[in-house]
Amino acid sequence: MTVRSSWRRRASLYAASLACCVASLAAVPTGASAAPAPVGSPAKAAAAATFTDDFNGAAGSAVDGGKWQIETGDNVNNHERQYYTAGNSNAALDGQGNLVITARKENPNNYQCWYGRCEYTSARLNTSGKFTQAYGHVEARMKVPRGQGMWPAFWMLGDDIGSVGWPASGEIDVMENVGFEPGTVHGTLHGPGYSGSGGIGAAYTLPGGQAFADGFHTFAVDWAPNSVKWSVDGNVYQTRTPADVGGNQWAFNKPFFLILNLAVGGYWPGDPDGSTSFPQQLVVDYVHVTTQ
Ligand SMILES: [Ca+2]
Repeated sequence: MTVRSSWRRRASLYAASLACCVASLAAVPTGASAAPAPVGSPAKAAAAATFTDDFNGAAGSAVDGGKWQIETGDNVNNHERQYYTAGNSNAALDGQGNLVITARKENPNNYQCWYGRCEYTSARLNTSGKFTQAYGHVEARMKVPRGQGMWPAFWMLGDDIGSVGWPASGEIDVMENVGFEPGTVHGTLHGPGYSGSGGIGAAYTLPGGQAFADGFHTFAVDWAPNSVKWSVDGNVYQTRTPADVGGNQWAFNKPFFLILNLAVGGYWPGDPDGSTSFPQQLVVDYVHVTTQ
């Protein structure tokens, strides 16, 4: 998403305790130890789930506050047009196993934005202070909205952002889509010396003129020390290593937290126009993180 408007510093205690628990989970025997590994195929520990939200719950209910915190307010840095609301107003379960983030053309509470009275509402969630992890497989299954000005994203920020700031914190954009490119998503790294429009990334385009808004797709990174690999529906389309950051610091060998949001308008997507219909929805079937 490039930059944020505000950041609330979180205690690093959470990261320390999670690092502890991730390590012990990974060491739990799988129960299949009696079967010898085939020759030439070294035994590999099973991936352990470290964060799972399948968004099961009653229709209309808010997300699990034990897993997510809701960010509120506007975002002047990207010139986004929406106001992010609290509670379940713009982020709610649908009762069928999905989280739905809804962007509406409304302003029921007279929210004020950087450009005046806000024109839209939407939602942004993150796991800061609740879940962080270094490395592993990070995946969401989602159906994106459609239309000019839509900017859904699934991304991560370095957990040390409160102390070192952005972009020194690092940012891993697992998936971003802008409405004027309905068949394309982007995966990007931002760090010191390669942030904003200088981010390092690549795009993945669906075959046959399909639009991402037509159905659910999985968006993932496989992240290891000195390596981030992006995939859509299991198709790897980009791998980045320290050799790609032009002599700058590789900012991704440390814990990050997760972010899901649906922005409306901004420098990159441009603002909605007469062709954009509201409401629009980012529908998230699940977010899963495993140790590998
Ligand atoms: Ca689900």
